[in-house]
Amino acid sequence: SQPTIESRFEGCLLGLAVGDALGAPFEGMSADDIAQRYPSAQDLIENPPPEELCYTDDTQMAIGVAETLVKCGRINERELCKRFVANYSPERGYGAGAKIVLEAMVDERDHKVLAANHFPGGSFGNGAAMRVAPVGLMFRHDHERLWREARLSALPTHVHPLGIEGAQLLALAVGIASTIEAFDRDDFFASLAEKCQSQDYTDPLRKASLLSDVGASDVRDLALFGNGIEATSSVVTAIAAFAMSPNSYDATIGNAILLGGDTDTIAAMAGAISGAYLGITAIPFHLLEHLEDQEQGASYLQILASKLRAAHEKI
Ligand code: F2R
Ligand code: MG
Ligand code: MG
Ligand code: MG
Repeated sequence: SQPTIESRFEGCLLGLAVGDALGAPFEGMSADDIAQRYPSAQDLIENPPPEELCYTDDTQMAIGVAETLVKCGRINERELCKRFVANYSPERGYGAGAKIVLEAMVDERDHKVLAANHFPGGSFGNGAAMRVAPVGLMFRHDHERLWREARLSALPTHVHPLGIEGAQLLALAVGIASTIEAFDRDDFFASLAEKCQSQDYTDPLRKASLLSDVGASDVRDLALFGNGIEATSSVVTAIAAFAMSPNSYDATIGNAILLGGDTDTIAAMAGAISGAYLGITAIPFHLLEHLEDQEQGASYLQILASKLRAAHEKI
């Protein structure tokens, strides 16, 4: 039976957090190093690192996006910056440029000028895409609006067109996944490609649309799409990890992490799409139970998912 809408909203936010937290211990490692300890995705899912699973900047910033949508019913840039500042916790690990921009926000210095100039043309890191999933849920029934609001959610830190488009693409993947009844690979990729402008995304999306389910195609093909910290070498990877295993949250995030590189972020993005499609019950209970549950942990994410759903009903 189809997951309920409640289940899909929870699945998306918790799916993001679990992917982030399970991927985090491996961030920056090579695929070969990870494979020595975990030869398969199943090994990783069944025997996760024994420590509590702690999420990172990816989830922390997605919380700020969701809180903004709950409060304003849209992306209000001032409110979003306020939430990023209130939630800023450097120990969770941020991108080098993002840290500089966020610390300017915290100190009430001009963060806009840093967001525009710290990197030439602004940042095309995956930091806007990693946090955008709540926008995909909120505007799932209006893809034009979704595309605009995803851009607004990127702007405080990511003004480079490729950083923005990566976020828009990931939001759209979440939005579509949260509404479809059965995954159709051709339809899914056609809807994504239709909105994309840049060849940096349209070319790999075309390649990803040609891969079939794991089994028929080789999971190692995912590495073709990159495992980097740039949006252009991670967003399509996450989408492809979902599309290769649309009926398994475990395989989606496990395969994403086994690629190495930006493991927390690729698994967070892939996990958000998968959770939005399959619902919360697809996420293994032992991972949910293992996720940190402090003031802003698993149960807070569940409350936030429910508030986001209520806000979504009002638009
Ligand atoms: N920062 C990390 N991980 C490394 C440290 C964590 C580690 N576990 C530890 O502390 O031990 N992860 C987080 O950062 C990524 C998101 O980054 P974001 O928010 O996009 O940041 P930034 O700095 O804007 O961009 C990331 C890098 O991309 C390159 N880059 C971006 N725009 C560029 C441009 N126009 N020209 C050249 N390079 C550009 C830079 O190297 C940026 O630093 C996620 O992985 C998250 O988990
Ligand atoms: Mg991170
Ligand atoms: Mg079709
Ligand atoms: Mg990362």
